[in-house]
Amino acid sequence: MSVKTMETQEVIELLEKVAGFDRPAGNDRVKTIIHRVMHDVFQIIEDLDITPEEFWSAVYYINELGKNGEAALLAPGLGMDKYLDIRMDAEDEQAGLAGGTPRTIEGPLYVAGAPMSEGFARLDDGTDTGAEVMLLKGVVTDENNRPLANAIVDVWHADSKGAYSYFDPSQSEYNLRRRIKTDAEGRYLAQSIIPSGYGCPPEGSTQALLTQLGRHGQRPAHIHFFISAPGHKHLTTQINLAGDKYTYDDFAFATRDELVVEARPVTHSAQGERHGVTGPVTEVEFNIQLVSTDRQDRQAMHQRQRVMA
Ligand code: MBD
Ligand code: FE
Repeated sequence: MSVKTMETQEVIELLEKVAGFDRPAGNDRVKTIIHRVMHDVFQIIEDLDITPEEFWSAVYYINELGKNGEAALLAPGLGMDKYLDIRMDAEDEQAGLAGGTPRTIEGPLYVAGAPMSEGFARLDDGTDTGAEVMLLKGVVTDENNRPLANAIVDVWHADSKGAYSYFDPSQSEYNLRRRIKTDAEGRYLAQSIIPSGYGCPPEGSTQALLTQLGRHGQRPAHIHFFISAPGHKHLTTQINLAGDKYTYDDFAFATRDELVVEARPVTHSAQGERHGVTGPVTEVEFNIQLVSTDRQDRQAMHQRQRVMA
């Protein structure tokens, strides 16, 4: 069966009524968006000859997705977060704000309000005794490689099982989440543990769809950052550890070549010892370059719903 009804007056008028075009009340932006979304959904049904069975399985899939709280997990899996990044990169290019360390997606697992430290912080609570000790370090500079003191490095990552505090209630509050203010030389230093990669819940809605696409739901071991400094563009980014099976095969499409970092085991670290970290550690170095801007709207991170624990 292949019928064409999209051009009929009946469907055109239906879409206008669906979007509330015939009523003055409501929000014009929402009307415009919903009109377009429903038009395109109808068009997909026509073009792909979607059966009622397929349609209703999609509706109940969305119910399940919401029940499982996975909408913001499916989004990166379908490349939506990456697409917003592609647009922001292009906007930066147009506005003369390109350059510096590249952005990559935030993901759904940030929690605001992590404890603030000056120069150094220990991120882990010490309970993951089997984990490899990590020393994460770097310098925040401007585009001329001048160090930026008092930049705020807001860092978060998973534990050795790939789980994030808050979302994993077995972890302590703000475990593996800290804000570190850079010192006079622009440096930040963190003691933590080497994270494991993340895997989508195997029985969840996201993995169910990915499986239909012949895809996995794995991310490589990675560390998230928000970096901000007055007079500079806010940066949302991550590093992906080199040598992970998924470093270049991330289900969330967050890997960028400039953001792949080697984890180097060393027998001892002078920098670590100054903060009581003795014995062998694995060093991860990530230097960050920010782009200067007067624009207040670009110095702040964009608004979205976030956990405010
Ligand atoms: C993560 O840890 C993550 O960073 C993203 C983008 C999606 C799921 C889990
Ligand atoms: Fe993550």
